Amino acid sequence: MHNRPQQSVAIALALLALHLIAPPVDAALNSDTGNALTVYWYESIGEHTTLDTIDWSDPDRVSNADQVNWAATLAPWEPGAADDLYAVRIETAIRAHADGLYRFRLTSDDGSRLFVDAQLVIDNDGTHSMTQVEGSVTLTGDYVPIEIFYFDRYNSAGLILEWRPPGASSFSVVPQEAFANVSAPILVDWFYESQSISNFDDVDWSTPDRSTAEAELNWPNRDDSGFLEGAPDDRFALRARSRLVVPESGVYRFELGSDDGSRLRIGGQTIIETDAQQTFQYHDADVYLTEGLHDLEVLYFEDSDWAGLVLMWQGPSDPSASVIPEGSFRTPVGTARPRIVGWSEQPRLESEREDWP
Ligand SMILES: [Ca+2]
Ligand SMILES: [Ca+2]
Ligand SMILES: [Ca+2]
Ligand SMILES: [Ca+2]
Repeated sequence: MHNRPQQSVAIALALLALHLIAPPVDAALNSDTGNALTVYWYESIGEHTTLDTIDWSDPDRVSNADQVNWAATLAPWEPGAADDLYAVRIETAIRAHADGLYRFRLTSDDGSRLFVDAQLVIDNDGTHSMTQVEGSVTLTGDYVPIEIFYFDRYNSAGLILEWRPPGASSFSVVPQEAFANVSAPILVDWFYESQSISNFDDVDWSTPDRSTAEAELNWPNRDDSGFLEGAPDDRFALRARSRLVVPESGVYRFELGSDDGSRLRIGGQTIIETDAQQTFQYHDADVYLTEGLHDLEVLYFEDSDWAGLVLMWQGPSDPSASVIPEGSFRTPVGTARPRIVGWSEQPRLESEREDWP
């Protein structure tokens, strides 16, 4: 099946007990388009004056969007959509590259609410014309789930999400790049370097050149193509993050194959590491894992010539090792660790009210 040299790194981590980090969270959004926002539509909902009376359990349809940026209009937001008496619920995640205070501003006609990591941060409910409400959260960590509820009763309809991240001097519409594509469970940041890469320290990990969502870590060794369509095939690196679904407690063998360097971390602990250039080879380690979800991170770099990266495992009940399948990952977006350490809401800024909201 695969070439696994005899030489395997037995990092003597034989029975490394790792903690159950969080209960399972179903955060897969199944976006096929790659757009980062999933928009659930509720049409012909009747007359409401608050989000509280709307039944959110059964959307009529689902679409995708790049931003939350619908200026007030009397027309439908997209062809064929309702223009009155409808609601939408938006699911996405944002990338919080820097820790610190994030200010958000949600402007809507009619009512809306913003939840960040399941906490209500902005309450802009009720029937009204375009009205701004601000809220702020202190975020640590990088992937934070976002949920927005919205409805339009009559007349114009609009919904705009702006933010002011740490260091920014003013509000701006949250850009497409700020949203994480969570259409597949492994979130991968890509880094393209101009200089030769000899080890992980040669990579500037601060700002990704690109971010994607992947189903598996399975790029078999190849000579002259990158891992992504049209991407560089030399001098690139990646950082992949996900959560591993461990079906039963026991000893799991991980096999990480790469050309050049790679590193596997589970629950913040380094399990396998090759911080050097090498031809393609597998290194393995046995780890005791408890049933549940475990944070997983893989670093990788390619300097030149051949390149490959494959992550396999063999669980206590598996006859052989295989590439870890998509179904064994969950997006790292969720409640893996507390991210919001405080939030505040500013008073509503009332604009003129509509006679017929
Ligand atoms: Ca309307
Ligand atoms: Ca309205
Ligand atoms: Ca190459
Ligand atoms: Ca290489």
